[in-house]
Parts: sequence; C-alpha cells; structure tokens
Amino acid sequence: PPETTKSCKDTNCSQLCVRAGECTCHEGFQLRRDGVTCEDVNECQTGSHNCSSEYVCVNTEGSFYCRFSCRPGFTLTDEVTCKDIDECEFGIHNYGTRCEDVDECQTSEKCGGHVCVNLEGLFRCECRTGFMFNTISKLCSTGFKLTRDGRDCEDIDECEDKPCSQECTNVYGSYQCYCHHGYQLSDNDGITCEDINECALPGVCSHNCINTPGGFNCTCPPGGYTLSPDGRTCQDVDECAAGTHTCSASEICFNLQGEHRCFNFECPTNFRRATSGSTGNSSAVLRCVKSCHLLDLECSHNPTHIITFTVISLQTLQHLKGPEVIALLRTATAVKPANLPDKPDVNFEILDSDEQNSFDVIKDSRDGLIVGLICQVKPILGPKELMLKVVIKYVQLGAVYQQNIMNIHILVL
Ligand SMILES: [Ca+2]
Ligand SMILES: [Ca+2]
Ligand SMILES: [Ca+2]
Repeated sequence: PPETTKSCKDTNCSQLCVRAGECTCHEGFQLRRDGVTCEDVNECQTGSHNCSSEYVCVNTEGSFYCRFSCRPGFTLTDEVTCKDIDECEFGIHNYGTRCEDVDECQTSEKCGGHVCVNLEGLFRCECRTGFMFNTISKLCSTGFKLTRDGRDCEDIDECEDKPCSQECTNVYGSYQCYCHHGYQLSDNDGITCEDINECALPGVCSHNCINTPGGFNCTCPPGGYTLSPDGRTCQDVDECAAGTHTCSASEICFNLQGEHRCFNFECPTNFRRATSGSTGNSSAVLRCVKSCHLLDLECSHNPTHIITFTVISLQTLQHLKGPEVIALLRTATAVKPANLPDKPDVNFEILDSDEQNSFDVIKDSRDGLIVGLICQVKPILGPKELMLKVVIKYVQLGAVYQQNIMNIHILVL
C-alpha cells in the first residue's frame, strides 16, 4: 500500500533532507536510529582510516587525522618531532623529589668489553679501536668485513691502510708484508723491515765491510789494492805493470800483494846491462851479458856469458810434502841421447845459498829440451830475504864451454 507522502518541512532532519522527506547526513556522519539526527563515524575504531604504522589515528567530528607517534616517555613538539618528557620537571617521576643520573657504566658491564660513555639519563656504547658497530647481528671473522648490503662477509684489503713498512700484499682473510732486497721482516711484529747486517755474515768482503741500510760496502786497505768488479774482493795493484811504481830507471820493480819493491842490481865488471825488460817490468829480471875489451884475454876465456838477477817471492810453508818447484830454468839444448856422448849437455849447480840445504836443482826436460827445476826442499820461515846463486853449465866432451849464472833474490813472505 502506498505510504503517506511526507515532505521535508514535516520532518526535523538534523543535517540533510531528501525529497521524500528522508533524513541523511554529511560525509563522515551516520544517521542515528531515530532517523533524524546524525552522529560522527569513528574511523579510528571502524578501521576505515588509512594511517600508516608510525602514526596514530585521531578521530574528529566528521573526519579523522593521522598523527606522528612518539615512543613512551617522549612527546610530540610539532607534527614530526618527538622530545623527551622531563619527568622531573613535571613531577611525574616515581621516586623521591629529585632525579639523579644513574651511571650505567659503573653498575654493570653494559657494552661487552667496549667503551661505555655515561650520559645524563642514559649511556652510550662506543667501539674500541679497530672495531665498528655491528648493526646486524652477523659477525665477520678477523680480516673480513660486511659487504655493503650487509648480507655477507668479504676480505678486507688491509694494504689500503699501508700497515707494512715496505711492501704489502693483500691475501684472502689477511695480508703479508714483504721487504726490499737487503732487508728482512722483523720477527717481532711481522710488518717492520730491518736492514740485514751483511757484514755479520762470514766472508762477505775479502778485507773490510761497512754495513749500510739495505746494502753493504766492501773497502780495501788504502793504497796497493783496488776493489774487484764483484765489489767484494780486493785485487793487488801491479804497480810495476801499471807504471805507478816508485823505482828509478836503474832499479827493477817487483810487484807484491798490496805493495811493490825496488831492487838495485848492478852488472859486474865486463858485463853490460841488456837493454830490454829490466825496468818497470813485473818480471823483475836484470840480464847482464859479457862484454870484454878487445885484448882482455882473461875476460874472453871466462866461460860465464850471462849473469841474470831476478826476484821471486815464496809463501812461508810450514810443511813440505816433497820438493816444491819455485823456478824453471830453460835451455835451448836438446836432451842428449845416450848413444851420442859427444853431444852438448847441460848441468845445474847451486853455487851459493843463504839457506844451506833448503834448495836443490833437478835436471829435467820440457818438449825435448833440458830444463832445470829449482826446488825448495825444506821449509823456510819468513819473513826473510835470501840469495840463491845457480850456475847453468854447458858441457861438451867433458869440458864446460859456457856457463850462465842466475842470482835469485828470494822474498819469503
Ligand atoms: Ca685481506
Ligand atoms: Ca745492510
Ligand atoms: Ca802490488
């Protein structure tokens, strides 16, 4: 059945009336059961609000809003800033009448062995040197760090912080220090390079050693020696060959280790100095050749044709295993076949010696020619200077037809 038509003037709608005389409400309100009055919709309770989790929903007449939410003990100062509530100032604290700071750092181990900093009302933990805050509960072992995304551990390139005193090589989970040539890694810390004292090693330099950072230098006694190209051994300077000797034109020069000596030999009467190879020559030989006056028959009949002066040096030998050849006297005479008794022969003889029985001359052959081997047969203790006079006799048919005399100046070192 048709209802009685009502008009809006007959109703008492609190907010809105539609043509049929029915009451409705503005958005955010709902009609009460009486059908005429409107009441607010509490969106915060019905769950129809759209506030996100950091906000709280605040209901208003006809609407709602979202407000930034602070943790307990804090209050909002503006739309988005939270401020600590000073319970002391507002008298809402729980004990006594005055608030005093508690030193949390004193009372218990708050920071797990790291640095605890007490602050008014709170405390803060700081990491010891070499540590950083592990914001994620995952810990990386020594030598590793969290990746940027915090999901993994990766090797730390320790070399970027230059921990080594010289060279650094990064390795997975660690690093290794290396040293330049001439340095070695300290056993104490494994990062410091220490100079190697090469001079403490035996036989590095033949004479004197000077240690330097990263190296060493060998030096030789001043004068008489030069350093070899190897930088370690000292070589004698042959002053006689180099022409740096101090011998006069009439002296002959004899080279020795670290020095040289000058000898002044004179040719005897009726002998003249042979021109070549006498001075400034390390062979140190003076040859004197017989040179008689025309009518000097005695001189002419003297079988001695050549007198030689020479110098040799010998190391002191404490013991001799057998005859030690110290000089070789060459001749141009072929070894005499046994079946040709009239062929020339050569004999050797010691005429004079400062050291009796210490020397001998042994007749031998080299390449078919007769040679004399001057031998040391007994030890001679130096330093000492000796003269040894050897005669070389050329014999034919039982007679000496020529002889040469060799004067050997022996330096026993
Ligand atoms: Ca590393
Ligand atoms: Ca060194
Ligand atoms: Ca020398």
